[in-house]
Amino acid sequence: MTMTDNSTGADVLSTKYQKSVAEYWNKEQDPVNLRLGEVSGTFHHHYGIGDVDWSVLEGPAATRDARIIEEMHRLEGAQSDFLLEQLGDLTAADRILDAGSGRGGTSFLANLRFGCQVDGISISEKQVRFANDQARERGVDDRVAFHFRNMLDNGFPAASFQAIWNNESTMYVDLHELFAEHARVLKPGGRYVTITGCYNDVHGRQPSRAVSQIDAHYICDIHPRSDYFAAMSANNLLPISVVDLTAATIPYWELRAQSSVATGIEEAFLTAYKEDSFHYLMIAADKV
Ligand code: GPP
Ligand code: MG
Repeated sequence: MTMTDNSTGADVLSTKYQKSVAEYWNKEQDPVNLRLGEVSGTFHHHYGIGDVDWSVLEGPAATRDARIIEEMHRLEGAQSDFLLEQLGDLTAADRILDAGSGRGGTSFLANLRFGCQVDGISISEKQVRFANDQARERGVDDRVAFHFRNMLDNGFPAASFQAIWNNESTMYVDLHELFAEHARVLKPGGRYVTITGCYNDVHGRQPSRAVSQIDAHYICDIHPRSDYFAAMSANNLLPISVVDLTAATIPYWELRAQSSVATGIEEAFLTAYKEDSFHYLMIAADKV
């Protein structure tokens, strides 16, 4: 069935797994996301990159927590900026797609940067509502719209988009199905970008214990690194740039582990990254 904005849960969520993922995000209200979002009014669902300003730990105790949260939010912003830089030279006439758009953060920053029309899709009705409310509050609802749709069957016409990204959302879907659908709606020569956590299958085709703990925490299914390139090449997506962001994201996790908004998954990320069983990777590809 082709998705439209009138699609119901029964249309959008085709498996028990997808229903449980949607339920998780419909319930999610973690301070690690909401308090960080309140710093600037832009709400993200991804991690941070870049060096931490460790001076935030010093100074008056009464404002220490607020300083840490502000710093973590700055690093999340740096991550979105880095992703958007990989999308190429877009103009206000282009239309772009945020696959797994969460509360809308990266979509709004994309609209600010390029002035172009942005569509975001999510299988969480609550996230879609939150992001559309934000679009109205920001006065950009004529340019930025969020849809309750499934990224494996997005309902947009073929060759609709000049660019598509997944910001930490590929670990919820089969990559072959995802890239087939992306390739369908990308224009020829269009750009695809993902920032993702993937496991290092140089060490074998099973995830480490720490990676399995991350999977269980989020109900996701982290893919091996090689699956990204195999699924891209099978779907006419030609990689142009790959950046290992692992070293750049570790400081965010070290700061997060010391913050009041830690969720308990911090040690698993730090272990996985430091033992080399897991990478934080940016991959950009062109549709041929
Ligand atoms: C972060 O979202 C991303 C995910 C949950 C997907 C898993 C990502 C990997 C790289 C494995 P979030 O910002 O809502 O997470 P948290 O609440 O932990 O900050
Ligand atoms: Mg977060």
